[in-house]
Amino acid sequence: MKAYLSIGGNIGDRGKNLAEVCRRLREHPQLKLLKESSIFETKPWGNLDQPDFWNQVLEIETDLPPLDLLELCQKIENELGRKRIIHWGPRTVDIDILTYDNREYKDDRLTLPHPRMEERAFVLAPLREIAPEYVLPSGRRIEEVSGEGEVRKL
Ligand code: PH2
Ligand code: MG
Ligand code: MG
Repeated sequence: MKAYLSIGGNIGDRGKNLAEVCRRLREHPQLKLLKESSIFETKPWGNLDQPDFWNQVLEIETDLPPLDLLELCQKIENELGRKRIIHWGPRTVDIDILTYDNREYKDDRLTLPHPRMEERAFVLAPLREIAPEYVLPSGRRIEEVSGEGEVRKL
């Protein structure tokens, strides 16, 4: 199954943390890292009073079901020192599943597709780079939607 992940962080060595996420995903036997976007430096979205983020989008192929993929993402977040203190607050690294095989899913742990992905430039800009023909869950083409927030490709 093909899935897109959004990764980002704004505490510590942001480049090293993103690279470490990719390394751990590549190591996983049930997952292939197919594409990695460039890194974008992005203004915080939502809670503005925090450092700028570095964000990236990844395309993966996996046979892990959605909740197992979520568990893997949370395990990597925890290993890289993620502390859940403030909602939308600063973090070493956040790994969000954007879409999974174009499926819809909803429970208290996971909602697919990610409900806010089409509002956020820090998701759309890197996703557009690796999937320029992508049609968003709303049916709009990614090239027509830019989302909100300031982003700059590094
Ligand atoms: N993540 C958030 C909230 N705000 N802003 C940017 N620029 N990048 C993020 O990854 C981000 C955010 C919640 O997960
Ligand atoms: Mg997030
Ligand atoms: Mg998250």
